[in-house]
Amino acid sequence: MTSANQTGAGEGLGPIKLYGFPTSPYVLKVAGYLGFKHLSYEFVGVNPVNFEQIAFSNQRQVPVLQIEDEWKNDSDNIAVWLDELFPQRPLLPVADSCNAEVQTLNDWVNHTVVPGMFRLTVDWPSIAIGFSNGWTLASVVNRSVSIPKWVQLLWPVLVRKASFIKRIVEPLDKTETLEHYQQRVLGEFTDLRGGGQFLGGRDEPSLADVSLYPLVLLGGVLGLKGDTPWNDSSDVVEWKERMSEHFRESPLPDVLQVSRSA
Ligand SMILES: N[C@@H](CCC(=O)N[C@@H](CS)C(=O)NCC(=O)O)C(=O)O
Repeated sequence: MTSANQTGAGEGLGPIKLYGFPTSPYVLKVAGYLGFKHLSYEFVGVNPVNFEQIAFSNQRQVPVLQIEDEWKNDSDNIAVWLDELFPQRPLLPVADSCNAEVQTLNDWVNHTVVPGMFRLTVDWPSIAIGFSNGWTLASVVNRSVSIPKWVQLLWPVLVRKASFIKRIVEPLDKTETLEHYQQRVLGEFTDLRGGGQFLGGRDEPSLADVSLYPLVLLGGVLGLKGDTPWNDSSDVVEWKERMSEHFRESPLPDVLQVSRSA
């Protein structure tokens, strides 16, 4: 299998490359945008030790999206950029009046769903689960770019100590258990859909739905233990079905699609 996925043209522009860790929620958001817009791209794994693949960007944060000679980082900035370059199947509503609402929904993905995912890597339900999930994630990263064996072995502990993850998880209220947090996320999802087809009760997916979709798929595809039980919510299951109709194939990069038993 090649590292490119999603058939469809880059609409006249040159090759599109998505640089990142295949396990990063922010990277997966961008993979979601590209899939939603039916753009073909190459996924380039970034070495988490030296970031050499994105040395050209003179910074050390993924995702980085490169289109021809231009690049951008920050998943939310990338969404705006992609809408400018490829206005078909917009992520942000064309009418400015609806933008604030979509930004609020997207903030929920960024500030509630994503921190919950990082919390699982720090606040282990058990030592066995912490190591098992950590090694699964390390092996996926290693599939995208070769990382030393000792880094893979220590991955669960290294991730727990990563300063950017600590920054995201620290503000969370730890008196709320992880399980309760996850149940609250499921309840908020239902509230935000408000009985409509997509978040915000909208008839078409927006940036918020497209950002959330790959994140909801990740845990199931990798068999992560203790992840938010998305499939327990019939609202989520129904929404996932509807989301899949907007993609030609899974929004997850190919490197994540390899069967777990392989
Ligand atoms: N706001 C950024 C956050 C990106 C981010 O925090 N990326 C992490 C990977 S999940 C990273 O590159 N961390 C490395 C570091 O900050 O040193 C976005 O939306 O893209």
